[in-house]
Amino acid sequence: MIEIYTIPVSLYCAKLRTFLRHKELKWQEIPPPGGYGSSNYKKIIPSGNLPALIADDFYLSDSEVIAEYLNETHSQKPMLPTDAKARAKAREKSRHHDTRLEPSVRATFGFLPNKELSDEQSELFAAAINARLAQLANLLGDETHLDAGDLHLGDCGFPITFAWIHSIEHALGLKIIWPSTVLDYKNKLKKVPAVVAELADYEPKLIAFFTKE
Ligand SMILES: N[C@@H](CCC(=O)N[C@@H](CS)C(=O)NCC(=O)O)C(=O)O
Repeated sequence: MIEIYTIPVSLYCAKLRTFLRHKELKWQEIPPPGGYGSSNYKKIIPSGNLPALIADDFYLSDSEVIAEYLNETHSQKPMLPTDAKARAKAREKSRHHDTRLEPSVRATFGFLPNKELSDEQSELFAAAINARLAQLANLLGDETHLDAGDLHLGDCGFPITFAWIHSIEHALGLKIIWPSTVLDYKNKLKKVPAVVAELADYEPKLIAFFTKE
């Protein structure tokens, strides 16, 4: 059984679960020892990040690194293309998510669930997210693997980050511009069973986060 350290609302834990669901792997979720951000947890996982994999005395952090490792060690339903160029493009998309789009969303977290923003702050946040969505639109190819129900590793972060963007555009009143290519991609993702299952599990947690007192 695969064991992972997680907390319920973590976006990267949801990304990893999407991968695990598509790969049809079974896993058990464990809260980080000592709590999120604790020195106890950092003794095990130096970055203090979630998610992390525990496999006997082997510990691994970073959602992408864990997914690549499990993709290599479990041969069913490979989630990286066999062609080198297609594989590199899948990774490029993943990096765009982890290093560009998601951080532009995370920048708003200090203002959530519903702190009032100045017009200037609101425009800055929206501009940063919109720039990353526009770049994603240019990065996306025809994504035909999704029509075949074939989710790639590089797709796994996007459904949850899109759900966060929808939530913060309402909660903070951001003017988000969704390129049609990104909307098409989002709609295709929402037909993949692993994404359907993860969103069904995750969306109530997201709603609870945004409606807490
Ligand atoms: N690139 C990392 C990012 C993980 C990440 O930022 N996780 C958040 C929870 S969603 C976290 O652990 N934040 C606490 C921290 O950065 O100290 C990954 O893919 O796992």
